[in-house]
Amino acid sequence: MIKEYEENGYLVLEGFVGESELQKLREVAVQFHQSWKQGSARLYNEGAVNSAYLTAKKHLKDSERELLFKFIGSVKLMGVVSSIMGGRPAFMNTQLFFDPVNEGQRSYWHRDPQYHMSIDEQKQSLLGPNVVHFRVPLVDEPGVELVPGTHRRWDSGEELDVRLEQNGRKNYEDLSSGVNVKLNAGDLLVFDAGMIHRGIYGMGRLSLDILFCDSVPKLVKFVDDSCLPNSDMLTKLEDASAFSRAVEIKFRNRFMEAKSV
Ligand SMILES: O=C(O)CCC(=O)C(=O)O
Repeated sequence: MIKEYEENGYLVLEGFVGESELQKLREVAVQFHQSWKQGSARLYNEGAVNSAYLTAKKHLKDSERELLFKFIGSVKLMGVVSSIMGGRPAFMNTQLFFDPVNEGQRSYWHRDPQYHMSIDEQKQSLLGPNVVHFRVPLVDEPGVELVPGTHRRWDSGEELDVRLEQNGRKNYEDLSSGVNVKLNAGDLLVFDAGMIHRGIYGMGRLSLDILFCDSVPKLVKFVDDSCLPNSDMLTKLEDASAFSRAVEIKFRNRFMEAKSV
């Protein structure tokens, strides 16, 4: 499993979540999505394909948040997270992927960090630290297209032109190096956020994506306090370590910042 992930930058574990747990996750995700759509109607109507911060208090009740925290902090999920990422993964955020309102909207190739990093920084980031997606489709979906190996190698000329829309190319054009990974409800797709990828829209998709990162301040600073469980909730989790690390590193960051003022 690890060897395959190391080589390709992604891995699928079929049927990872059983039907009864999946049903509960789906109910919570649908609840979140309805509420999010009401509050973000403009964003939704203007082309959004994902929302985030599912574990915050804004759209869900504590009992619904608890269900998400328990899934994320389960021995089963954390076992996979730790084997892929090594000893010290930290929780980063959650996202929900859905179809755009406009059926003609095209999906786009990207590396996640390209929106806040220069080209040189993007090249440097191939050496780590890592951010990894753990995506659970809540209904069968067309999946994701990935370019294997690009979590560790830089773009070919064609990939760079398409991804950055250079030399007359567009980021929705097909890439010959892309691999189509179709997913069924309950599968777990693990993939490196830095690799070249794009979603495939359709089938009324609803996909829960949990992001974990290596425990370094420059990544953990993106974690939103409101998305973390309180101390009472932490004690209810089978494996709270990824949340505890995020809390600790954020606390330490704040302490260092306060000291340096
Ligand atoms: O499913 C999608 O629309 C895109 C997925 C993606 O880009 C991501 O998870 O970073």
